[in-house]
Parts: sequence; C-alpha cells; structure tokens
Amino acid sequence: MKSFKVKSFDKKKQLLLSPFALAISACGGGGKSEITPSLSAVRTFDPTGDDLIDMVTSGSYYKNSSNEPIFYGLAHGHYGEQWENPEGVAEVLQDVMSEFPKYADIHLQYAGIFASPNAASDAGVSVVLTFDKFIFESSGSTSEWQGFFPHADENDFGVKQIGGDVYLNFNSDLWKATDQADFERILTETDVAYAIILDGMSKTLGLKNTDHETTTRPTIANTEFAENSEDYTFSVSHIPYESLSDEVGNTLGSYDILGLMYLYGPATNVNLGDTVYDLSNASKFTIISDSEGVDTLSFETTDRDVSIALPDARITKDEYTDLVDIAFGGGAINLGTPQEVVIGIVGEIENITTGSGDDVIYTNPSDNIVNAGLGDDIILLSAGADTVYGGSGADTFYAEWLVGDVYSVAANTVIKDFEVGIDTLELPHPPDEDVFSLNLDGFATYSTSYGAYIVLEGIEANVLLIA
Ligand SMILES: [Ca+2]
Ligand SMILES: [Ca+2]
Repeated sequence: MKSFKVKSFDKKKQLLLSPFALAISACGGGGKSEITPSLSAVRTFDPTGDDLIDMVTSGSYYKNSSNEPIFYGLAHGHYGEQWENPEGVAEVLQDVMSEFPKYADIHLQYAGIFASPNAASDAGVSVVLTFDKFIFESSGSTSEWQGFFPHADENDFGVKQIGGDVYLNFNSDLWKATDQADFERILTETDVAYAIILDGMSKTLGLKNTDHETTTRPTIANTEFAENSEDYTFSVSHIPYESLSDEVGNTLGSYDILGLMYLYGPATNVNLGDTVYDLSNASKFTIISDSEGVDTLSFETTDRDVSIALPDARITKDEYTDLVDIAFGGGAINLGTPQEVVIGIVGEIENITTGSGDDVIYTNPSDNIVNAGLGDDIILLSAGADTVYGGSGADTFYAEWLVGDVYSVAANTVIKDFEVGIDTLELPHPPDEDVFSLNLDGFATYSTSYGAYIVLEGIEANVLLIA
C-alpha cells in the first residue's frame, strides 16, 4: 500500500474545534451537564433467523443511552485530505444523523470536526464521516463511498477505529467533481448526495446494504423480499446512484427503519401530541413517524387518488417481521401509475381525511375518524369505535375483509352519511347471517355472526330490502 504524508495540522485550530470546546459553547453556561465523548461499546449478535432482520443488519450495534450517547463527527482525510468548508458538510451530516432518532430509540450527539479519523477516535468519537482521494483510486474502485459496521476491524488502512467510519470517494464518477469546492457543493446541495450520506451513515450504526452478503447474513435476493430489491422506498441502499439529478427519496426505507428499530428499539418520543400530517401536496416518497397522541393524515386538498392503510402491527408481522413491535402502514398517491408517490407510516395514526379522488382507505384497530370526501371511495372497516364519512360519490364500505393474513371486521362502526341507492355496504356473508335491526335512535344497524356491528346514521329502513 502507498503511504501518504499527513499534512501538518494547526494545533490552535484543533483546540478550538475540540468537541469539549464546542460542547461548552453550545451549552451556553446553562445547567445541563456535559458529557465527555468516549467511544461507545460495540455489541454483536448472532443472526436471528428472521429474513428481514438478517438481511438489513450487520450483526453489531452501539450500546447507548441518553447518558451515554454515540458521538459522531466529521473528519478531514486519513491521508491529509482537507475539507475546504467542513462546517457546511458537517451541517449535512447533522441533518442526516437527525433521521435515525425519528424511528429508533438511539442517542446520537454531534462532537465536531476533527483533523483525521484517528484524531476523532482519540477524542472518543465512534462514528465518523470523512473522504478519501487515494485508496479508492489506487484500488481501482469507483464506488461513491465505503462504510464500516460498528464491529469492523478488517482492512483498516492504519485507521485505529475504522468501525463506524464512512469514506466518501472524491474520485467517484458520480460526482464528476471539478475540484474540492465542487465536491463539497455536490455533497451539500444535491438530494442524491444526501441519500448517499444517509445510506453510508446508516451502515455505521449497524444496518447492512440489502445487496451485501456476509458470512452469516443474506442478500435480499436470497430472501422472501427479493422482488423489492430495486425499490428505494424499502431501503436507502436500493438507490441506484445513476445520476446526481435522479429523483430519489431522502429518507430511510421501511426495511432500514425496521432494522434500526430491531437494533435500538422503536423511538418513543417522536411527534408526541395530536398531529395533523398534511400530505395533500406530497410529491416524493414520504415517511411519517409518530409515537403518541390522536393523529390525522390529511390528503384533503388533493384531487389525486389516494390508497392508504392506516398503520397496524399485524401488517408489520404479515409483511415484514415478527421481531419488531411497531405498527406499520402506508400506501401511495396515484398507486400503480407513473405518478405514484409512496407514503410510509410508522407508529400509531388514528384518523384520515382524503380529497376528491377515488380513494381506498384501510382503517386499523384503533378508534378511527374517516372523511373520504368527494369521489367514489372504498373504505375497509375495522375493529374499534369508528366514525366514517364517505362524503359524496358512490362509496363502498366493506364490513369484513382479508389482506394477506390481516383480517378485519367492523365491530363498532357508525357510517354518518350513508346514501341509500348510491353507497354500498358490502356484507360478505349470506343474508341470513346478517341481522338487520334499528338502534335506540331508530337508525339501521347491521350485525353479523362474524362480529360486525354497523350503524347507518340517519337511515330508518332495512337497506337490504330497499337497496
Ligand atoms: Ca378502527
Ligand atoms: Ca366519497
């Protein structure tokens, strides 16, 4: 291997940039006690036998807590490569790192800018973003980056703690960087570069590229998830990196999120309170993450067709993995068309309002309030005390349904604006199993031997006879 002389480093500058100095200035002399950075302990684990978790995890992660966060930072190169505007790149890094706690109970703390990966390690910083001008080129690699799992120690190029590091390749063809300033402009201004850094940093925390096979863990091609191996809404590692102008998402994918939750536990403090998520104008892959409160997804002002399943822990088990206890949902705007926009939902969301398109709404076991608006909508009813407005249009309500292994029945649903002769109530069992009666207010109710109980508010007749 070639060796390169490390450029001398201004000691005074180093002192100013030390994480402790930054921590003090950030603290502003307030009462919060500061934590001195120290390398986080690395824990390893055996394959789980679960396809999804084994495909997206490397087998290691960092022990951490609010008192012992994982410190991360930006470093100048191992061979003396210098950032020109490290603060700008460090800002992107901090943005990227803020993604992970949206989903997982992981404690990350920015520690500053360091003279080299080794200087960062010496300062107690476990996770490092840096760049390389020499090694990739000398080995003939055109990869955009290389990242190292927490437990990595092979091929360390003289770096003391290469686990947790990402090396961006200055010479990668993708950037087509004309000089250092151009390289840094690309990193700080393009969505694809952001996605690449997100991809890289996710590996430093213990996620694995789904296409990467280790001695103990499979590639996606050898799992039940093979058909999704090119869809970046499932994993940021599926982003193709063909061009810097590609339209890509800037979030993790659902597999990444579940892997991260397996490693660190689901986040418990994201978007607390009652939140309205307005996705009417969503134009690219979007993920909502929510831990608490009574929340509403809104597509109220779009005329596009929306197809959404409210999150349900049974979907997680049926579609993904048994090993993470979280409700997953989602769907798409303009599903199955070239204009499709995928929406992912993580955590508990109760209510949904859709716009004037022809929508499909799968409710969940929580108490839901559904407003389907204009358009001919399909609403799949569920357990929980649900209040449903089909809105105008010829709407269809399913009392009972099965998708995959997820079975639902409308156990306590009020349909507020059912229009006889226009809307349809689908009762899948033969008529003699569906019992019609009137409730105390004189409104039509239907119950079935399968546990359905539905009130058609305002209807004072047997819809089975007059429809
Ligand atoms: Ca429900
Ligand atoms: Ca409607």
